[in-house]
Amino acid sequence: MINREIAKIFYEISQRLETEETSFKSQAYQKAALSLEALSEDVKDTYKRQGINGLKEIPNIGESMAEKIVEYLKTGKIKENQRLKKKMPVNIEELISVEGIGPKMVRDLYRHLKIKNLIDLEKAAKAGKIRSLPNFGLKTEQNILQSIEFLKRSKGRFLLGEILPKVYEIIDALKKVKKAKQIFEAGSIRRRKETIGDVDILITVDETKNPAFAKASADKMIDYFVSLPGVVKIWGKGSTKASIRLKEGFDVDLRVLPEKQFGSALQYFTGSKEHNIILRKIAMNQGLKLNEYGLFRGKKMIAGRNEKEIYAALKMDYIEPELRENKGEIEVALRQIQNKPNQTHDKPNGLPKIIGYSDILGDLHIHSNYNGGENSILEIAEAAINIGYQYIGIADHTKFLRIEHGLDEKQLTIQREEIDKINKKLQASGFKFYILQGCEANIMPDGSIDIKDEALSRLDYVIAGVHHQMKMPKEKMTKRIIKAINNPNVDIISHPTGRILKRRDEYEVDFNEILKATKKTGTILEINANPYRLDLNDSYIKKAKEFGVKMVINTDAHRKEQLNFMKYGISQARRGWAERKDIINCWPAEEMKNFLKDSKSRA
Ligand code: DGT
Ligand code: CA
Ligand code: CA
Repeated sequence: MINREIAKIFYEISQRLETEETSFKSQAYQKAALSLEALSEDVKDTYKRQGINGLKEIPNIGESMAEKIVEYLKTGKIKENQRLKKKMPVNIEELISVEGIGPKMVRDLYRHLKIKNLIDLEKAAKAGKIRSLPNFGLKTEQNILQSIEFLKRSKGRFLLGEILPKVYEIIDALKKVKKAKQIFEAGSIRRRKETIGDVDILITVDETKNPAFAKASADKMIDYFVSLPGVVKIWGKGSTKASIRLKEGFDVDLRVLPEKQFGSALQYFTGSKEHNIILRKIAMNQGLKLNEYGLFRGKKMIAGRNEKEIYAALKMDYIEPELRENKGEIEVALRQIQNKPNQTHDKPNGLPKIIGYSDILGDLHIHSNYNGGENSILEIAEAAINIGYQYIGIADHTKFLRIEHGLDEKQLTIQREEIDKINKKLQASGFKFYILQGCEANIMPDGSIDIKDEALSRLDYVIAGVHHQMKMPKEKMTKRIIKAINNPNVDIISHPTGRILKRRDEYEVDFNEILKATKKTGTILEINANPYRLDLNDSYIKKAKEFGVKMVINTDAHRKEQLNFMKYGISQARRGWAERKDIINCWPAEEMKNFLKDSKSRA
């Protein structure tokens, strides 16, 4: 969608303006960008239909923003951005991707040292030139170097959350060509890995008696694929496959296949490579041969049309794509069948029945406009009802986080009154839907909570998380979090390891000790579904599950559209082998609330 391109430029303008003093204008661009991202209609269509007045009806888009959108639609550029770039020719997006560097620092680095990009920045830091700048210091210089190392490690991989919406767009576009029968994503995208190297897509064309027709269909699909809008490079183009780069910077591989081998190709190209290597060995041990063309006994193909028949022929449970990482799934899938030879393959029994994408009944970590979020509690509730949820929890920041407009004890009381009112109204109109009041309190460096226990105890539940001073020795951080876990008012620990993908590592903490403390007190660990966090990650989820610790998948939404992040959290939970019993927001409201209550008495 063109909306995202324009939003990206608006963000850039906003950041560039922030290097100057006009923060009010900068905010206007940021708000406009957020609104554009949230739209379901392409602004190109809005403009065609209703002209500039249609654009002005979009929230946060006034006369001047609307003109800029029209300018981009007509010229593919926005002059304001060119003007700002000329004034300060730096790669601002790249520089502020360094943890701890904001627009104002970018300005100072450019003024004093002419730093324009990451390479300049690294050179200057290594030469010790940054420590002597006003407001920087030795510690900042060291942090910059550390952060650059981190960025280098994650280079070339993209967030699942950045890519998946685009993959759906491509698949929808390909579906428009009538020659395609089945279209599937494969590779790490299908396994829903948190970061993606490149996108793999498979297509089958109509299998007819006429091979010439099939070939013509394949050619047509491939031609269509390489000429999709946004293709900036064609790496290769043959009769059954093609590879392109999109302007967003990532690559897409397409393969066209006959239907009878679709299952084996899907299995092969879904990977992971490690999973496939073991699977091929298992086939060999059974006197079979497995490759992308099928599963064979001698020359005879015994399976290949779909994946399920391949796993079944290998005498194992079907393995969901999210589990295919060779992290024990193959052994478990084989073991059960061998122990119970009469078991059918339809019902998985050895592998857990991992949670499904529609198993979530509510979201317990949502920020409202009370702490500077975009939407009112009522707007959030309406969005949640539309999703089909049975409950939500409003969990705004508390007072320590002043930049996030954290609430104090009094504001929480006012919020409670509003929530009670909305709940009454909803129930009076026959909705079976409840809003709980929580909060996301701060775990201070000494492990205390930044708000009075008495105020916490009046909430339906309390989330606590670390939001500052993350560079602590491991023992100290572990003690800090465990103290919060032991607070009888604390029910949930948010984003427990503090990592931001492509930005910073998790803080140092002894996860086993955290598990012990949460188990003892019945405290719940969050799986934060924000695509930049996905925290807990898959291996921690698996550990927590094995330990018997309960988890909750939360979006941490700061505006209602972000409620859609839930799917990324579910993917992560599936990759961590989590079942419905492990995830409290898969449970009906009463059961979930009782668990929260019990955990209080246990602490
Ligand atoms: P990525 O793109 O780095 O996020 O990860 P994948 O898993 O998508 O890897 P990719 O795109 O290189 O290949 C897609 C799938 O194709 C991979 O998951 C398994 C299969 N595959 C590719 N190369 C090999 C190989 O050399 N051996 C085996 N067994 N499978 C391979
Ligand atoms: Ca891939
Ligand atoms: Ca690939």
